[in-house]
Amino acid sequence: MSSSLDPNQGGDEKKKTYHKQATGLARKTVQAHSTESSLKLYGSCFCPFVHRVWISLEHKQLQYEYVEVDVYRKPKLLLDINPRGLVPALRHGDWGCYESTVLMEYLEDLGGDVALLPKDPKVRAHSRLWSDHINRHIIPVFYRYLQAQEAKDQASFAKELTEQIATLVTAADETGPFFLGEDMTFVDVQIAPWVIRLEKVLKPYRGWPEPDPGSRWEKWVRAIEGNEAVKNTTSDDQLYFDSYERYAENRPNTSQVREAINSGRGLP
Ligand SMILES: N[C@@H](CCC(=O)N[C@@H](CS)C(=O)NCC(=O)O)C(=O)O
Repeated sequence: MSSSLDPNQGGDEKKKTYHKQATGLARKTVQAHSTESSLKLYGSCFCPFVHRVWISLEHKQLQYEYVEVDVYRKPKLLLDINPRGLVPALRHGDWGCYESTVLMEYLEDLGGDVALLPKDPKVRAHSRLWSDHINRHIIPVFYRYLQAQEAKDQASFAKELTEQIATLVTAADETGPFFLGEDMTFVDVQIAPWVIRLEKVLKPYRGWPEPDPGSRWEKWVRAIEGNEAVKNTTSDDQLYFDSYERYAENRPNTSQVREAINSGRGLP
């Protein structure tokens, strides 16, 4: 096997693999955040969990450095922070941490002018409750659906994903356009990377439909897609299409996420 191929390609150079450098507007944002900073995000350009933290950094207009890592070749600088070798990882001075939701909470705790969690403890709890719904009931089904190879399994996961999204929508502010109303907050950022990937990954690979015209979900999707921090951290369509072919074909050596889904375990 040529060493330039990734393990997920199984020795076949015609198989698409994950991109190793952001493109489009995300590329410009990487360039604008390439100078040394005490706050560093270690990320991989295709990764939705990284995307969450990156959107938060941009939305909060914090000073940070973006460092692209090849997460499947696990450089020491990543393993030094996260022994499990997953991105995102954050370094702040000589301290490091990982897990996208924990990192979003950490950025929140740093303060600053733009908060993603409102002050009211009940609205904070409400936000955390629905973030938990996203992590527990939406994201795993997204991957089960994308990895399923049989038409009948795909149909049943498509139905489950539609229902879990509908449940989330019932908890959202009636007018919106975002979860709590006019402004993008914590729950929106938690789901934003998968909203982007419904369109850029599930649509081409599984025929995921556009949101119903005039629906509350459509309004929410358009608000997320149109948000500046989301746009500035999103690459061109091709990057997502290529990077997710290995999931859509459920290929061996794809990732810890793929293994967890196939073995029925919770996501890493
Ligand atoms: N629970 C983690 C999940 C992060 C995750 O699964 N990241 C993937 C990339 S999208 C990864 O690092 N995979 C490395 C591997 O499979 O070895 C989080 O929320 O940060």
